[in-house]
Amino acid sequence: MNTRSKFTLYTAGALSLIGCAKEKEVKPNIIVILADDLGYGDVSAYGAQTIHTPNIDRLGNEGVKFMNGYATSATSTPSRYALMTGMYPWKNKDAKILPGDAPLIIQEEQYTLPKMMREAGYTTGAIGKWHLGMGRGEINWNETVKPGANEIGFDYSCLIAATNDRVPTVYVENGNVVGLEKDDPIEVSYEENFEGEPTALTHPELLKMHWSHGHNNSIVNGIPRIGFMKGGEKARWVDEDMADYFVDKVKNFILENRENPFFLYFGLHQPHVPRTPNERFVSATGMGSRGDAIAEADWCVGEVLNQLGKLGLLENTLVIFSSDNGPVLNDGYKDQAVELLGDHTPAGPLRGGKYSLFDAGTHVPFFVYWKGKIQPVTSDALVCQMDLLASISELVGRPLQGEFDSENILPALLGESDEGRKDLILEANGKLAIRVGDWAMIPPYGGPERNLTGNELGNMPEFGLYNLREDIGQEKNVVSLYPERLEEMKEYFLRKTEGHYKPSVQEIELK
Ligand code: NG6
Ligand code: CA
Repeated sequence: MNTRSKFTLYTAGALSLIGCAKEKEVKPNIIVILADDLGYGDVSAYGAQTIHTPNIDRLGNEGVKFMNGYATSATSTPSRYALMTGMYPWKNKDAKILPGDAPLIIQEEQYTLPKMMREAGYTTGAIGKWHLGMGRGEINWNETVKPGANEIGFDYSCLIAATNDRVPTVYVENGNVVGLEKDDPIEVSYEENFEGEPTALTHPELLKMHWSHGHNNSIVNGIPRIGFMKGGEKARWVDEDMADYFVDKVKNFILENRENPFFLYFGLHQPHVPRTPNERFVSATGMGSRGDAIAEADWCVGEVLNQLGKLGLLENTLVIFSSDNGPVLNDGYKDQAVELLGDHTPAGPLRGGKYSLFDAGTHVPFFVYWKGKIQPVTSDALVCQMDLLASISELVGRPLQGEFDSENILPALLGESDEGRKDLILEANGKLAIRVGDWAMIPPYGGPERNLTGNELGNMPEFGLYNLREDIGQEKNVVSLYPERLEEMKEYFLRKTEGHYKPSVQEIELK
C-alpha cells in the first residue's frame, strides 16, 4: 500500500471513531494497566511457552498486539514519568529510580495525562504502584502526604509510594496511610536505622526471604527491604495479599464510576521483587515465585476484564496493557528465579533486560483492546507509552496545546495504521540510545558490561548499530558495514537529545 492510501485509510478510520465519540458523546473509559518488570517474552501472546497468560493474551489477541511497543526507559520512575507527562524523562534530572520518601517529581502546574482526562470530563483514579514521589521531602507519614497523585490530576488514588521492596510498606489512599493508628506513628529513613529496630544484617533469623544484593535494611513481613522504617505495625501491608487488595480497589473504582466516563491507571506490582504471589498462585507455573507472580498478574488483568464484562462496560472501555521496563531475574533476593527458569526466555528474542540500553530494557509487551471497536491485528508500528497523552487527547477531543515529546499516534494505537512514531530516544540509568525505524544505535559509554543482576547494560567501548528487522536479538553490530548509516544516526541522535547526551571520553569523537 502506498503512503497516501495508507494515510487516507487510517485517517478515515480514526475519524470514524473520533467522530463517533463526539457525535454520540460517548467517551470510552480508559484503563492503563502497567505491569512492573514484565518482559516481552513473559507473555504467551508473544510466544512464551512455559508461562500462560490467557487474560493478558486476550488483550493482544483480540486487540492490537504491538510488536514494537516501548517504555521510554529501562526502569520504573522515568518510564512512569513519561507516561504521565508526555515528556522524555531525561529532561528531568529527578526522573531516576526513587526511594520511598522522595518528593513528587511532577510539578503541580505540569500538564499530565490524568489532568487532560479530567478536563475531558473523566473521573480519574490511580491504583497500585506509583514511584513518582510524594510530598516535598521530609515527609510526615502521619499526616496527609501532599502533593501526590491527587495534586497532579487524580480524583482518587490508592498507592504504594515507591516499589514493593522499599519502605514505607504501607498503602497510601488519597495521601493518607491506610490503617494507621495514632499511638503507633510511622517513621521512615533512607539514611540510618532507628534504634533497636531489626534489620536483615542484625536479625537474619527473622527472614523468610533472603537478599542477594541490596535489600538488607528493615524487615517487614519477614522480607528485608530497601530503607528503614519504624512503627505503623497495623498499617503495614501483607505482600501476599497485595494483588487482592488492589484488585478490590480497582473493581470498586469501576463500579462506582460505571455511569461516568473514567480513566484508571492500574500499576501492577508484579513481577517486581520481592515476588510474593498469594498462596492461590504458589506453584502455578513450576517456575518459582517469578513465574507464579506473573500468573497472579494475569489473574489481576482477568479480574479487571470480568468486572467490565459484568457491568456491561467492555464495549465502552479502551484497555491498554504494557510494562514499565524489561525483565530481570535476580533483582536482589534469593528467590530462585534463575534456578527455576528452565527454557523460559523473559525477554523473548530480545537482547538485554531491565537496566539495559539493549532492546529488552525498553521493548515491552504492549496491547490495546477495545471490544467491538478495535479489530484484532498485529502491528509493527513503533509506539511508546509516552504517546498515550497526545493520542488519547485526540480521541477524547482535547488536542494538546504546547510542546510535548508525546506524539499523536492514535490511528496506530487503534490498529488502523502501522505508522507509529518515526524515532524514539531510549534511556537506561541516565544514558541514552536511539531507535529510528528499524535501526537502533547505542553510543559508546563507560561502565560495566553487566550489573549485579547479571543483565547486560549495553555499555560498550564502541558504537553499536543494529538493524532490528534483520537482527532482532542485536547479535550483529553492523557499524563497520554501514558507516554512513551510523553518521546519520549520530546526527539524528544529537539533534533529538539537544545536549542531554552526557557521555564519558567518547564525547569528542561523537561531535
Ligand atoms: C534497584 C533495586 C532493585 C529494584 C530497582 C527498582 C537494589 C540492589 N536493587 O536499586 O531491586 O528495586 O531499584 O526497580 O537495591 S524499578 O522497576 O522500580 O525501577
Ligand atoms: Ca519496573
